[in-house]
Amino acid sequence: MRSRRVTTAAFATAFLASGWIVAGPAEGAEMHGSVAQVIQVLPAFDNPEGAIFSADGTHVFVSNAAELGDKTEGLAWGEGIGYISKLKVLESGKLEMVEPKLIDGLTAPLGMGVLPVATGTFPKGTIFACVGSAPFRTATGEAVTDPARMRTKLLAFDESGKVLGEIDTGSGSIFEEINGSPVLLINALGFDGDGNLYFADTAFGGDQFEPKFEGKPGLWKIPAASLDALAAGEKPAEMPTFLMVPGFPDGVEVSPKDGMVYVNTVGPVAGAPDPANGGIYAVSDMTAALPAPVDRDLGALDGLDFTAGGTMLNSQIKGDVPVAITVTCPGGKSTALAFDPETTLSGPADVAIRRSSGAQLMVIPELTARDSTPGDDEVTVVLLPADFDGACMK
Ligand SMILES: [Ca+2]
Ligand SMILES: [Ca+2]
Ligand SMILES: [Ca+2]
Repeated sequence: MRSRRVTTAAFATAFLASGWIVAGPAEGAEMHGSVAQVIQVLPAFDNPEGAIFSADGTHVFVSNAAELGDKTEGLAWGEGIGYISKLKVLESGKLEMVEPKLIDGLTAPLGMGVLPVATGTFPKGTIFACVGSAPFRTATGEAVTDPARMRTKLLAFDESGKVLGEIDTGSGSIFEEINGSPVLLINALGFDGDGNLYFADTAFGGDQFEPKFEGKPGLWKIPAASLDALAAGEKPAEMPTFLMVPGFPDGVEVSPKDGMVYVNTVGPVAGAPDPANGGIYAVSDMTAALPAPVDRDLGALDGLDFTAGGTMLNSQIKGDVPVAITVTCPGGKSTALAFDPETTLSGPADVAIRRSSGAQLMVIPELTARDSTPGDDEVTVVLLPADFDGACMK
Protein backbone atom coordinates (compact mmCIF):
# COMPACT_ATOMS: atom_id res chain seq x y z
CA MET A 1 0.00 0.00 0.00
CA ARG A 2 1.42 3.38 -0.94
CA SER A 3 0.16 5.37 2.02
CA ARG A 4 -2.07 4.80 4.99
CA ARG A 5 -2.19 8.47 5.74
CA VAL A 6 -5.51 10.20 6.14
CA THR A 7 -5.97 13.71 7.39
CA THR A 8 -8.32 14.85 10.12
CA ALA A 9 -9.71 17.29 7.58
CA ALA A 10 -10.53 14.46 5.19
CA PHE A 11 -12.16 12.52 7.99
CA ALA A 12 -14.27 15.55 8.91
CA THR A 13 -15.18 16.32 5.31
CA ALA A 14 -16.39 12.79 4.83
CA PHE A 15 -18.51 13.04 7.95
CA LEU A 16 -19.94 16.33 6.72
CA ALA A 17 -20.78 14.75 3.41
CA SER A 18 -22.16 11.57 4.91
CA GLY A 19 -25.42 13.26 5.85
CA TRP A 20 -28.48 11.24 6.73
CA ILE A 21 -28.67 7.59 6.07
CA VAL A 22 -32.08 6.21 5.28
CA ALA A 23 -32.49 2.65 6.36
CA GLY A 24 -35.21 0.55 4.84
CA PRO A 25 -35.61 -1.55 1.75
CA ALA A 26 -32.31 -0.74 0.05
CA GLU A 27 -32.73 -0.73 -3.69
CA GLY A 28 -31.04 -3.67 -5.34
CA ALA A 29 -29.73 -5.11 -2.08
CA GLU A 30 -30.64 -8.61 -1.04
CA MET A 31 -32.62 -8.46 2.22
CA HIS A 32 -32.38 -10.73 5.24
CA GLY A 33 -35.55 -12.80 5.54
CA SER A 34 -36.54 -11.59 9.02
CA VAL A 35 -37.48 -7.94 9.54
CA ALA A 36 -36.38 -5.82 12.54
CA GLN A 37 -39.31 -4.31 14.44
CA VAL A 38 -38.64 -0.70 15.45
CA ILE A 39 -40.01 -0.27 18.97
CA GLN A 40 -38.47 3.02 20.15
CA VAL A 41 -36.56 6.07 19.00
CA LEU A 42 -35.15 7.90 21.99
CA PRO A 43 -33.81 11.42 21.21
CA ALA A 44 -31.85 12.08 24.40
CA PHE A 45 -28.16 11.87 23.58
CA ASP A 46 -25.11 13.78 22.33
CA ASN A 47 -23.53 11.97 19.39
CA PRO A 48 -24.13 8.52 20.89
CA GLU A 49 -21.51 6.14 19.51
CA GLY A 50 -21.65 2.99 21.63
CA ALA A 51 -24.21 0.88 23.48
CA ILE A 52 -23.79 -2.14 25.72
CA PHE A 53 -26.11 -4.31 27.78
CA SER A 54 -25.23 -5.01 31.40
CA ALA A 55 -24.18 -8.61 32.08
CA ASP A 56 -27.72 -9.55 33.17
CA GLY A 57 -29.35 -7.64 30.30
CA THR A 58 -31.47 -5.42 32.57
CA HIS A 59 -29.69 -2.16 31.72
CA VAL A 60 -28.13 -0.42 28.75
CA PHE A 61 -25.19 1.96 28.84
CA VAL A 62 -24.78 4.52 26.05
CA SER A 63 -21.60 6.49 25.36
CA ASN A 64 -22.11 10.11 24.31
CA ALA A 65 -19.09 11.19 22.25
CA ALA A 66 -20.08 14.89 22.22
CA GLU A 67 -18.83 16.04 18.84
CA LEU A 68 -18.50 19.83 18.80
CA GLY A 69 -20.58 20.63 15.72
CA ASP A 70 -20.41 24.28 14.65
CA LYS A 71 -17.79 25.15 17.30
CA THR A 72 -15.16 23.77 14.90
CA GLU A 73 -14.56 23.53 11.17
CA GLY A 74 -13.52 19.88 11.21
CA LEU A 75 -14.82 16.92 13.13
CA ALA A 76 -13.66 17.03 16.75
CA TRP A 77 -14.90 15.54 19.98
CA GLY A 78 -15.04 17.96 22.91
CA GLU A 79 -12.37 17.43 25.56
CA GLY A 80 -13.96 16.46 28.88
CA ILE A 81 -17.60 16.89 27.82
CA GLY A 82 -18.39 13.31 26.81
CA TYR A 83 -20.42 11.11 29.14
CA ILE A 84 -22.07 7.74 29.65
CA SER A 85 -25.82 7.33 30.17
CA LYS A 86 -27.52 4.49 32.02
CA LEU A 87 -30.94 3.20 30.98
CA LYS A 88 -33.25 0.49 32.24
CA VAL A 89 -34.71 -2.14 29.90
CA LEU A 90 -38.48 -2.32 30.38
CA GLU A 91 -40.61 -5.45 29.90
CA SER A 92 -41.59 -4.19 26.44
CA GLY A 93 -37.94 -3.88 25.41
CA LYS A 94 -38.17 -0.09 25.45
CA LEU A 95 -35.53 1.84 27.34
CA GLU A 96 -36.09 4.25 30.20
CA MET A 97 -33.42 6.76 31.21
CA VAL A 98 -32.07 6.15 34.72
CA GLU A 99 -29.05 8.44 34.82
CA PRO A 100 -28.32 10.68 31.78
CA LYS A 101 -24.79 11.41 32.99
CA LEU A 102 -23.78 8.38 35.03
CA ILE A 103 -20.12 9.16 34.29
CA ASP A 104 -19.22 12.66 33.18
CA GLY A 105 -16.12 14.60 32.16
CA LEU A 106 -14.91 12.15 29.51
CA THR A 107 -13.31 12.82 26.15
CA ALA A 108 -14.83 10.84 23.25
CA PRO A 109 -16.31 7.81 24.99
CA LEU A 110 -16.88 5.31 22.15
CA GLY A 111 -17.21 1.50 22.16
CA MET A 112 -17.75 -0.64 25.27
CA GLY A 113 -17.61 -4.26 26.38
CA VAL A 114 -18.49 -6.36 29.43
CA LEU A 115 -15.86 -8.49 31.19
CA PRO A 116 -17.18 -12.09 31.26
CA VAL A 117 -14.91 -13.36 34.08
CA ALA A 118 -13.52 -11.88 37.29
CA THR A 119 -9.89 -10.82 37.58
CA GLY A 120 -8.20 -9.85 40.86
CA THR A 121 -9.03 -6.19 40.24
CA PHE A 122 -12.22 -6.34 38.20
CA PRO A 123 -15.39 -8.27 39.09
CA LYS A 124 -17.21 -10.19 36.39
CA GLY A 125 -19.58 -7.79 34.61
CA THR A 126 -17.24 -4.81 34.80
CA ILE A 127 -17.83 -2.52 31.82
CA PHE A 128 -14.83 -1.31 29.85
CA ALA A 129 -15.13 1.80 27.65
CA CYS A 130 -12.83 3.25 25.00
CA VAL A 131 -12.18 6.93 25.80
CA GLY A 132 -9.80 9.81 25.09
CA SER A 133 -9.46 9.62 21.31
CA ALA A 134 -8.33 12.12 18.71
CA PRO A 135 -9.49 14.13 16.89
CA PHE A 136 -10.53 16.30 19.83
CA ARG A 137 -10.56 19.98 20.79
CA THR A 138 -11.33 21.86 23.98
CA ALA A 139 -15.00 22.13 24.91
CA THR A 140 -15.07 25.62 23.38
CA GLY A 141 -13.40 24.50 20.16
CA GLU A 142 -9.77 25.58 20.64
CA ALA A 143 -7.13 23.40 19.02
CA VAL A 144 -5.10 20.98 21.14
CA THR A 145 -1.65 20.29 19.67
CA ASP A 146 0.26 18.67 22.55
CA PRO A 147 0.26 14.89 21.94
CA ALA A 148 0.79 14.30 25.68
CA ARG A 149 -2.71 15.70 26.23
CA MET A 150 -4.19 12.80 24.26
CA ARG A 151 -4.99 10.26 26.99
CA THR A 152 -6.53 7.32 25.18
CA LYS A 153 -7.44 4.57 27.61
CA LEU A 154 -9.75 1.79 28.61
CA LEU A 155 -11.96 2.98 31.45
CA ALA A 156 -13.41 0.28 33.71
CA PHE A 157 -16.55 0.93 35.75
CA ASP A 158 -19.35 -0.94 37.47
CA GLU A 159 -23.08 -0.64 36.85
CA SER A 160 -23.44 2.06 39.50
CA GLY A 161 -20.94 4.20 37.61
CA LYS A 162 -18.10 3.69 40.06
CA VAL A 163 -14.78 3.83 38.22
CA LEU A 164 -12.77 0.72 39.08
CA GLY A 165 -9.63 1.47 37.14
CA GLU A 166 -8.17 2.33 33.78
CA ILE A 167 -5.58 1.10 31.31
CA ASP A 168 -3.51 3.82 29.68
CA THR A 169 -3.02 3.41 25.93
CA GLY A 170 -1.82 6.96 25.18
CA SER A 171 1.52 8.72 24.84
CA GLY A 172 4.21 6.96 26.88
CA SER A 173 2.09 3.86 27.47
CA ILE A 174 3.20 0.26 26.99
CA PHE A 175 1.18 0.25 23.77
CA GLU A 176 3.39 2.99 22.32
CA GLU A 177 6.43 1.04 23.52
CA ILE A 178 5.25 -2.03 21.61
CA ASN A 179 4.48 -0.62 18.17
CA GLY A 180 5.90 2.90 18.23
CA SER A 181 2.59 4.77 18.24
CA PRO A 182 0.23 5.65 21.06
CA VAL A 183 -3.31 4.46 20.44
CA LEU A 184 -4.93 7.38 18.60
CA LEU A 185 -8.56 6.43 18.07
CA ILE A 186 -9.58 3.67 20.44
CA ASN A 187 -12.88 2.86 18.81
CA ALA A 188 -14.38 -0.42 20.03
CA LEU A 189 -13.65 -3.47 22.14
CA GLY A 190 -14.80 -7.02 22.70
CA PHE A 191 -13.95 -9.86 25.08
CA ASP A 192 -13.63 -13.55 24.35
CA GLY A 193 -15.02 -16.08 26.83
CA ASP A 194 -11.75 -16.21 28.78
CA GLY A 195 -11.70 -12.46 29.35
CA ASN A 196 -9.04 -11.59 26.78
CA LEU A 197 -9.76 -8.07 25.57
CA TYR A 198 -9.56 -7.05 21.90
CA PHE A 199 -9.77 -3.45 20.77
CA ALA A 200 -9.43 -1.56 17.50
CA ASP A 201 -7.30 1.52 16.92
CA THR A 202 -8.75 3.30 13.89
CA ALA A 203 -5.72 5.63 14.10
CA PHE A 204 -7.30 8.68 12.52
CA GLY A 205 -6.53 12.04 14.09
CA GLY A 206 -2.72 12.37 14.36
CA ASP A 207 -2.82 15.52 12.27
CA GLN A 208 -4.05 17.69 15.12
CA PHE A 209 -0.74 17.40 16.98
CA GLU A 210 2.58 19.16 16.61
CA PRO A 211 4.48 17.55 15.21
CA LYS A 212 1.85 15.69 13.23
CA PHE A 213 2.17 11.94 13.30
CA GLU A 214 0.66 8.86 11.75
CA GLY A 215 -0.96 6.26 13.96
CA LYS A 216 -0.95 2.53 13.33
CA PRO A 217 -4.40 1.17 12.53
CA GLY A 218 -4.95 -2.32 13.84
CA LEU A 219 -6.25 -4.79 16.35
CA TRP A 220 -4.85 -5.14 19.87
CA LYS A 221 -5.19 -8.08 22.24
CA ILE A 222 -4.74 -7.71 25.99
CA PRO A 223 -4.49 -11.12 27.65
CA ALA A 224 -6.99 -11.50 30.51
CA ALA A 225 -4.11 -12.26 32.88
CA SER A 226 -2.54 -8.87 32.05
CA LEU A 227 -5.55 -6.62 32.73
CA ASP A 228 -4.76 -6.13 36.42
CA ALA A 229 -1.06 -5.35 35.93
CA LEU A 230 -1.81 -2.86 33.16
CA ALA A 231 -4.46 -1.17 35.29
CA ALA A 232 -1.87 -0.91 38.09
CA GLY A 233 0.55 0.77 35.67
CA GLU A 234 2.88 -2.21 35.79
CA LYS A 235 4.51 -4.20 33.04
CA PRO A 236 2.45 -7.38 32.64
CA ALA A 237 3.98 -10.86 32.48
CA GLU A 238 2.30 -11.34 29.11
CA MET A 239 2.46 -8.30 26.84
CA PRO A 240 -0.39 -7.04 24.64
CA THR A 241 -0.06 -8.01 20.99
CA PHE A 242 -0.80 -5.98 17.88
CA LEU A 243 -1.98 -7.01 14.43
CA MET A 244 -1.94 -4.42 11.66
CA VAL A 245 -5.32 -4.17 9.93
CA PRO A 246 -5.45 -2.00 6.80
CA GLY A 247 -8.47 0.13 5.95
CA PHE A 248 -8.95 1.68 9.40
CA PRO A 249 -10.55 -0.88 11.73
CA ASP A 250 -13.54 0.29 13.75
CA GLY A 251 -15.89 -2.36 15.18
CA VAL A 252 -14.69 -5.51 16.94
CA GLU A 253 -16.48 -8.43 18.56
CA VAL A 254 -15.83 -12.10 19.28
CA SER A 255 -18.24 -14.55 17.63
CA PRO A 256 -20.19 -16.77 20.06
CA LYS A 257 -20.32 -19.31 17.22
CA ASP A 258 -16.70 -19.84 16.17
CA GLY A 259 -14.75 -17.87 18.81
CA MET A 260 -12.93 -15.81 16.19
CA VAL A 261 -12.37 -12.08 16.55
CA TYR A 262 -14.25 -10.13 13.91
CA VAL A 263 -13.14 -6.62 12.99
CA ASN A 264 -14.60 -4.31 10.35
CA THR A 265 -13.21 -1.29 8.47
CA VAL A 266 -14.47 2.26 8.17
CA GLY A 267 -11.82 3.79 5.88
CA PRO A 268 -14.14 4.62 2.97
CA VAL A 269 -16.03 7.16 5.12
CA ALA A 270 -12.97 9.39 4.83
CA GLY A 271 -11.91 8.29 1.37
CA ALA A 272 -9.01 6.52 3.08
CA PRO A 273 -7.35 3.58 1.35
CA ASP A 274 -9.06 0.35 2.35
CA PRO A 275 -8.22 -2.83 0.45
CA ALA A 276 -11.49 -4.39 1.68
CA ASN A 277 -13.46 -1.23 0.80
CA GLY A 278 -15.53 -1.50 3.97
CA GLY A 279 -14.97 -5.13 4.86
CA ILE A 280 -14.90 -7.65 7.67
CA TYR A 281 -11.96 -9.77 8.82
CA ALA A 282 -12.06 -12.83 11.07
CA VAL A 283 -8.93 -13.29 13.17
CA SER A 284 -8.02 -16.47 15.04
CA ASP A 285 -4.30 -15.90 15.53
CA MET A 286 -2.83 -12.52 16.46
CA THR A 287 0.66 -13.64 15.43
CA ALA A 288 -0.26 -14.91 11.94
CA ALA A 289 -0.70 -12.75 8.85
CA LEU A 290 -4.13 -11.15 8.51
CA PRO A 291 -6.33 -13.46 6.41
CA ALA A 292 -8.36 -12.21 3.43
CA PRO A 293 -11.59 -10.46 4.45
CA VAL A 294 -14.66 -12.65 4.91
CA ASP A 295 -16.72 -9.96 3.19
CA ARG A 296 -15.99 -6.63 1.51
CA ASP A 297 -17.37 -3.62 -0.44
CA LEU A 298 -20.02 -2.93 2.20
CA GLY A 299 -19.56 0.85 2.55
CA ALA A 300 -17.93 2.20 5.72
CA LEU A 301 -18.55 -0.14 8.64
CA ASP A 302 -18.69 1.05 12.25
CA GLY A 303 -20.34 -1.26 14.78
CA LEU A 304 -20.33 -5.05 14.85
CA ASP A 305 -22.17 -7.51 17.06
CA PHE A 306 -23.58 -11.04 17.04
CA THR A 307 -26.90 -12.61 17.89
CA ALA A 308 -27.12 -15.73 20.07
CA GLY A 309 -27.15 -17.85 16.90
CA GLY A 310 -23.95 -16.26 15.61
CA THR A 311 -25.59 -14.05 12.99
CA MET A 312 -23.38 -10.97 12.59
CA LEU A 313 -24.72 -7.44 12.19
CA ASN A 314 -22.58 -4.53 11.01
CA SER A 315 -23.62 -0.89 10.94
CA GLN A 316 -22.71 1.26 7.94
CA ILE A 317 -22.21 5.05 8.10
CA LYS A 318 -21.45 6.15 4.54
CA GLY A 319 -24.27 8.35 3.24
CA ASP A 320 -24.19 7.27 -0.40
CA VAL A 321 -24.50 3.57 0.45
CA PRO A 322 -28.18 2.68 1.02
CA VAL A 323 -27.70 -0.29 3.37
CA ALA A 324 -27.46 0.95 6.97
CA ILE A 325 -27.19 -2.42 8.74
CA THR A 326 -25.87 -5.58 7.13
CA VAL A 327 -26.74 -9.10 8.27
CA THR A 328 -24.21 -11.90 7.79
CA CYS A 329 -25.30 -15.47 8.44
CA PRO A 330 -22.57 -17.84 9.68
CA GLY A 331 -20.44 -18.67 6.68
CA GLY A 332 -22.67 -16.60 4.35
CA LYS A 333 -22.46 -13.33 2.47
CA SER A 334 -23.95 -10.12 3.79
CA THR A 335 -27.53 -9.01 3.16
CA ALA A 336 -29.42 -5.89 4.27
CA LEU A 337 -31.54 -5.56 7.41
CA ALA A 338 -35.10 -4.37 6.74
CA PHE A 339 -37.00 -2.33 9.35
CA ASP A 340 -40.70 -2.14 10.17
CA PRO A 341 -41.69 0.60 10.10
CA GLU A 342 -39.03 2.02 7.82
CA THR A 343 -36.76 4.30 9.78
CA THR A 344 -34.05 6.90 9.34
CA LEU A 345 -30.70 6.21 10.97
CA SER A 346 -28.23 9.09 11.27
CA GLY A 347 -24.91 7.27 11.34
CA PRO A 348 -25.63 3.91 13.02
CA ALA A 349 -22.55 3.20 15.14
CA ASP A 350 -21.55 0.66 17.80
CA VAL A 351 -24.67 -1.48 18.11
CA ALA A 352 -25.46 -3.85 20.98
CA ILE A 353 -27.52 -7.04 20.82
CA ARG A 354 -28.94 -8.76 23.91
CA ARG A 355 -28.38 -12.41 23.10
CA SER A 356 -31.29 -14.57 24.17
CA SER A 357 -33.65 -17.24 22.98
CA GLY A 358 -36.74 -15.86 21.26
CA ALA A 359 -36.77 -12.27 20.06
CA GLN A 360 -33.52 -10.38 20.64
CA LEU A 361 -33.21 -6.69 21.46
CA MET A 362 -30.81 -4.53 19.46
CA VAL A 363 -29.83 -1.00 20.43
CA ILE A 364 -28.56 1.29 17.67
CA PRO A 365 -26.78 4.51 18.73
CA GLU A 366 -26.72 7.08 15.94
CA LEU A 367 -23.52 9.10 15.94
CA THR A 368 -25.21 11.99 14.10
CA ALA A 369 -22.00 13.21 12.44
CA ARG A 370 -21.33 16.90 13.16
CA ASP A 371 -24.25 17.87 15.32
CA SER A 372 -24.50 21.17 17.21
CA THR A 373 -27.48 20.51 19.48
CA PRO A 374 -26.49 18.21 22.34
CA GLY A 375 -29.13 16.20 24.14
CA ASP A 376 -31.48 15.39 21.25
CA ASP A 377 -29.56 12.82 19.21
CA GLU A 378 -31.16 9.43 18.73
CA VAL A 379 -30.80 5.87 19.89
CA THR A 380 -33.11 3.47 18.06
CA VAL A 381 -34.25 0.22 19.68
CA VAL A 382 -35.36 -2.69 17.52
CA LEU A 383 -36.53 -6.22 18.13
CA LEU A 384 -35.00 -8.98 16.02
CA PRO A 385 -37.86 -11.52 15.80
CA ALA A 386 -37.55 -15.05 17.16
CA ASP A 387 -37.06 -16.39 13.62
CA PHE A 388 -34.11 -14.05 12.99
CA ASP A 389 -31.32 -16.61 13.21
CA GLY A 390 -33.54 -19.26 11.65
CA ALA A 391 -33.97 -17.07 8.56
CA CYS A 392 -30.32 -17.86 7.83
CA MET A 393 -31.24 -21.47 7.08
CA LYS A 394 -33.82 -20.59 4.44
CA1 LIG B 1 -22.72 17.36 19.23
CA1 LIG C 1 -17.19 2.83 16.28
CA1 LIG D 1 -28.53 17.24 18.18
